[in-house]
Amino acid sequence: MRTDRTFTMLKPDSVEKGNIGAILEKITASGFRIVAMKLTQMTMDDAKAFYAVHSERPFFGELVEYMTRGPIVAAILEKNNAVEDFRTLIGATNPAEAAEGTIRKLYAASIGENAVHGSDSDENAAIEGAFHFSARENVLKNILNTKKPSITEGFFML
Ligand code: IDP
Ligand code: MG
Repeated sequence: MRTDRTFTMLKPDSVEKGNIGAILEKITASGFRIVAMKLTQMTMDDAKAFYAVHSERPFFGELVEYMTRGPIVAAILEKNNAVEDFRTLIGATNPAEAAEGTIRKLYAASIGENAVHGSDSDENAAIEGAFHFSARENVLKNILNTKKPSITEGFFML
């Protein structure tokens, strides 16, 4: 399994506040390469499916409302040890507990509206990347440029 890619969303609050540029600057300055990216908006069904693991949690309804209320920026990022390093860069789920200098400490308002998403495992990074990007849109070209795999090998293959 690949260990060098993760998936992120700059959530609706980041787009609303005009923080896209600042957050992307922090991400790239921290050594992540953007290999796919788009401005998009999740439907209610999208958000319910994306966050299905949280469907029994008390905040699920609030989470779905929040994540669908406006555009997001979805991106696939590449770096050695991407999943773990990106979780370190974004900080704790609750910005009140996030370390100084992390994206959530700098830009998140609350545990619910916390600026960014970061995948929590290589497996989920692949699933979440495939949720938002077709193979044609993204990374096949990139992989072909860097790794010379067979045409059937792609980011989405676990
Ligand atoms: P993570 O984004 O740090 O991985 P998760 O526990 O996977 O955190 O929760 C997913 C998202 O659900 C959070 O990023 C946040 O937007 C929202 N969330 C998590 N816990 C709460 C809560 O206690 N109240 C409201 N929203 C929450
Ligand atoms: Mg999570």
